[in-house]
Amino acid sequence: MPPILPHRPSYHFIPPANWMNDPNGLIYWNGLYHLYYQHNPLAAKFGVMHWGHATSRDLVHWEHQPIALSPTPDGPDAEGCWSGCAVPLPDRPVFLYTGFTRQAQVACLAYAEGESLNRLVKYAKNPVIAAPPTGLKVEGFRDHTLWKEGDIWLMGIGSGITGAGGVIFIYRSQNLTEWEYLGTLTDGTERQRFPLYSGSMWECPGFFKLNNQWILMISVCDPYHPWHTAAFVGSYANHHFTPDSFEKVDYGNHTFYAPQTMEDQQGRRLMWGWIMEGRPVAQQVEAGWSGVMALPRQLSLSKEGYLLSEFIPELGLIRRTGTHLENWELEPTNDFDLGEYSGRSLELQIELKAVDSGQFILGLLRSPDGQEETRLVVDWTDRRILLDRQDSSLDEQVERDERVAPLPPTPRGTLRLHLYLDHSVLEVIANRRSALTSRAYPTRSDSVGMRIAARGHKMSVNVLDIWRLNGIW
Ligand code: DQQ
Repeated sequence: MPPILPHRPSYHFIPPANWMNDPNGLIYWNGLYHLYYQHNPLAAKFGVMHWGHATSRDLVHWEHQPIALSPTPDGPDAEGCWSGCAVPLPDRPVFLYTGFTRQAQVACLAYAEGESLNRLVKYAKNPVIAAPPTGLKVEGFRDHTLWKEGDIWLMGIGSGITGAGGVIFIYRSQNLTEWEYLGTLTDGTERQRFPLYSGSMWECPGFFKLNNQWILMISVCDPYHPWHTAAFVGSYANHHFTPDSFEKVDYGNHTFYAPQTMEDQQGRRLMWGWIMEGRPVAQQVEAGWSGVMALPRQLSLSKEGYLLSEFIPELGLIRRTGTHLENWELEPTNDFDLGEYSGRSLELQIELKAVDSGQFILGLLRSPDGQEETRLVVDWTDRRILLDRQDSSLDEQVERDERVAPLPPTPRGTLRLHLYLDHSVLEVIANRRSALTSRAYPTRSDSVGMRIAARGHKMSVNVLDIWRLNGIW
């Protein structure tokens, strides 16, 4: 098999070593952003989950902190401290998380001692919720999202009712330790009302307000098979949410999974997500690392009520050298090699004039002979954005299937692509509406080239900005 090159990202957050999955416990506290995350400190594969921890002043550069939460032998989290969220009380944060054993998934509470939030102390009487609602056959009972109504805390917990589908159970409490079951957040008719697959279990729920609408973000799975992250947008009253729409949050499907959001001190709704690997476990273990944290995105709502996302401007801090090109006509006959701007750590902003047919092709991680190339294609004919990975790697063991996002509306007659490439990680957002996150694992050391091309129609490139990026460590 060809040599496996270091696909390790240089400016995306990853733990010092070994396995990472969901973001947890996001909170801004005393001038620091705190990122906790699901972590197996012993191997680059899923295992007994701990909470890893890192802090940042600028949302870009992170400082590793000690492991903040570890399983307690014979405790309700003896086989894993699974995902959870932070609750910013006035004097100190409190955390709700799922205690895992093969016998049960239960709600546990921990609170931070001291200002560093480095050590989370578990509530002595955990679990605070020891079982799902009685009388129901459920699949899973885990992951937490909280919101406040007056003096009352509400908490949503992800689950699935066997034979019916995913569900969010809601509870209320005044003190975060005693909880009363209220029912389900939605009425369960989502399967019938929305074409997007909604699975049999909803993980990692996030329930929050944007402008005057409520968003229920979920990770859709069939017991332990992740499908995609999706969001309902709708209205909420009397502990009942009525969704009006249901769409994918990211069209990389399971690659962008288990996101968590937080409201920062500027009132922004920020989102992080777990970027999964797309290669065999043996390769992950051999590499000594697995899992990448997506770059922070700010969420907002369009005036039509659709979820928008954009990379936060702080990411400009890592720009090293930039190139600006504009008003470029691309004829279908000649491809344009951007070899001089190539690399593995890049930011690109491309604005295209909207047309009604033809394809615009951006080739990345390209070997000089094109034997390896990852292609992002804006297909104006079929109204879609295609990530074509069939030639992305000579290694047949890695994921190379395509991903497709819908072509977003182009109200100003332009399409703006904002793209980050970081070794084996690719994140792209089109017109703030279609996000697509994926992986590519080229094997050749010279697969660092870049090209753009037009097919079937002349393409007008209004703007092409390329930055080489510094690492964050
Ligand atoms: N990962 C956690 C669970 C969650 C899942 C365990 C989603 O709490 O449901 O690591 O990726």
